[in-house]
Amino acid sequence: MSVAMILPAAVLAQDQTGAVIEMTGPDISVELSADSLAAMTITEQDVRRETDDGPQDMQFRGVLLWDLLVQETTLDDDVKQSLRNTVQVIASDGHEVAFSVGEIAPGFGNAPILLAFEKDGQPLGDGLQMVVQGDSRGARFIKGIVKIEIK
Ligand SMILES: Nc1nc2c(c(=O)[nH]1)N[C@H]1C(S)=C(S)[C@@H](COP(=O)(O)O)O[C@H]1N2
Ligand SMILES: [Mo]
Repeated sequence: MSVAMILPAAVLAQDQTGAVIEMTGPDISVELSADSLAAMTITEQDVRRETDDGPQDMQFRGVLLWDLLVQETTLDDDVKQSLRNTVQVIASDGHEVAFSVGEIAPGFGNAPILLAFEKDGQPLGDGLQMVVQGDSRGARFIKGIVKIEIK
C-alpha cells in the first residue's frame, strides 16, 4: 500500500506543489506548512468566472481565509477592532491583491474567500491561489502565493 494514499489531500497537494506561504502581521510570523493546512477544515467551492474562452465553471478545494485568520491570528478576538485590518496577498510574479477583514468576517461581509490547493481535482501546479466566489473577473484569483501580510 502506498503511504500517499492515506495522506490528507492538503499534504499531498503541498508535496506536489512545494508551496509554503509566509504569513506575517503585527503579532504573528508563521509559515503555512503542509501540516498547518491539512489540520484545518477543508472547504470545496464551485465557481463560475470569465476567462479568455468565455465563462467557465471551476471547482476548488482549500481552506477558508477566515478560518486561517482565526487559527493563526487574534483578529477574531475583537472583530470591531479588526475592521481596520487588511490581508495583503503577494504572488511570486509580483501580482498583489488586498482583502479586508470586514469583507470576510462572519456577521459582516462574510465572503467565503478560499485559499485553494486543488482545482478540478488536480493539485495546483504553480502553488496555492485565492478563490473569490462571486468575482466574475479573475484578477483576485491570485496564483502562486508566496506571502500573506496582515496589516
Ligand atoms: N500570480 C498571478 N495570479 C494571477 C494573475 C497574475 O498576473 N499573477 N492574473 C489574474 C488574472 S487577471 C486572471 S484573469 C486569472 C487568469 O487565470 P486563468 O489563466 O487560470 O484563467 O489569474 C489571475 N491570477
Ligand atoms: Mo484577468
